[in-house]
Amino acid sequence: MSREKFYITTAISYPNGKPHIGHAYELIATDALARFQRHDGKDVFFLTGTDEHGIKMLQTANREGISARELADRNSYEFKKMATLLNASNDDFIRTTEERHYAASQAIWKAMADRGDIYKSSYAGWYSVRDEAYYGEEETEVRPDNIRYGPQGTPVEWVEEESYFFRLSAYQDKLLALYDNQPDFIGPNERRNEVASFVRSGLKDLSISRTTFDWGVPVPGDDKHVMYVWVDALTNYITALGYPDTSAEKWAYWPAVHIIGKDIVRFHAVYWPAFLMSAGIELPKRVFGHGFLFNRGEKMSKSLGNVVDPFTMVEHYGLDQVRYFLLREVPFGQDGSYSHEAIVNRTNADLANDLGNLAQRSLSMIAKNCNGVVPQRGELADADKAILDQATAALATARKAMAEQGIHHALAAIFAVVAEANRYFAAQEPWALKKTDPARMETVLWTTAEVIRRVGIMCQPFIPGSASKLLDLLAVTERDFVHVDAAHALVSGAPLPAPQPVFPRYVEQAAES
Ligand code: ME8
Repeated sequence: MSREKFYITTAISYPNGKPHIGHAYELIATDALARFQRHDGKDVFFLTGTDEHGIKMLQTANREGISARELADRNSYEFKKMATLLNASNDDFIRTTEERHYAASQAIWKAMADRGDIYKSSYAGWYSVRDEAYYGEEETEVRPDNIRYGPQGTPVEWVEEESYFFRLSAYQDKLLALYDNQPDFIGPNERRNEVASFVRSGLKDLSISRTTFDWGVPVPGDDKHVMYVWVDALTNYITALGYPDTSAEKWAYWPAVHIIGKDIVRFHAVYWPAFLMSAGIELPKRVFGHGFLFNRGEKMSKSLGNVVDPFTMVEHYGLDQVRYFLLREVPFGQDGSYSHEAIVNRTNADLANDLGNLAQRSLSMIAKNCNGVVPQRGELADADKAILDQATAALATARKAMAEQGIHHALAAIFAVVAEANRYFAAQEPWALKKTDPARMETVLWTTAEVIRRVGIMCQPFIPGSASKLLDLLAVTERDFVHVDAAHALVSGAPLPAPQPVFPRYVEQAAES
């Protein structure tokens, strides 16, 4: 039987600089969502990559005295390196300067032109290079510094040139019908309301080509024009599935769930579905706009120069510590702040203390008192059954949460089991049972180890490296969500490797010396 397919994407980042922690955040979250569905039995395709055209790239390259292609090559490599560093399980990494992407972008352009949705005219209006976005004058304002800014707070400049246009205005009603008929097309709800009110306020046709530079995909049949960067950028999601060859095996993964930041929801929830409707392609399942990460509350971006390097952060705190912190602490869909204290507190409390200590204490007791094999499971008491049931129930909660990108809810449910398992362990006092009732001690240790097995399996999408080590310590080989249930429980008497700590505690440098 063929497995259900699931396609998930991140935004493709501008490689006009090195990746920052905001990029890392999006990739980690999308990776957790992808891994979750894989462990839940789906056939997953997970895509990330770099968005290499546009004026922003060209201007940065000019400033650095290199070509846009050199800049793209150099920094795209950094984004690839980041994906490896973060243990991202992406199945492909797309670069929009690749041959396959030119073919796909020109094909979708032709499909929209064949539909009669593209015409030549001239554009006169405001453009933000930083956002690579056209804005209506009413969306801009002149501030006291005498500079005109767009709605995202970036400066806009006046552009006037010959341009091809896409008949976006013709899609206003169809888009509004889409938001009504498919209420989960945009998430979270605030994003959906913003987009719907933007569309309701009236859509103008969209300028989709430029003539004043040539760093882009050439417009088919008119080499004087290159495509507006967002036309080719959005197309990346179908390039990777082999478009325009919709008979290709990979095409079966379409439609996608797009995970993006809240600043680019308009492109994904207005322009993209309109392009797809025009080209006769099925629409994405969902567009989810996550929040922004702030360094102690301050906005961070390449242009502002206060970027935190994910490489340094991972080296300092450890990969799964960073992954766990970002996914557990920041409600996915809302803005979040991070600071040294918050990372240390959260990871020491949940990973080192709650999960790490429980595993270390119970597995050491097993090594010492049960000959290093899975303890004998006697008859289960109500307390044992309760904690085991809570572990199994957490999977259902996590599954429901992850289906709507509630990553923090899923982790909260899983770590509530860990907290309860600690209370269970403390209340059962297996160290005291050792003398009074060794058989009961074995059952308590078995129950604890079995809860750790279930939790370990469920933790894999979020902290894959550590979860895998934890499962190794229990000699668990079946690691998918179907194996969480009692039918796949630890078998008494099975040999276990020597226990080792999995979650090191973060110790402040000063306190160490
Ligand atoms: O927007 N916190 O590229 P990009 C959280 N090329 N997320 C952040 C963030 C922060 N501080 N800063 C950026 C682009 N992001 C386009 C996308 S898709 C067809 C083209 C997110 O490098 C941002 O919201 O500016 C976006 O989803 C992604 O990082 C890439 O941003």
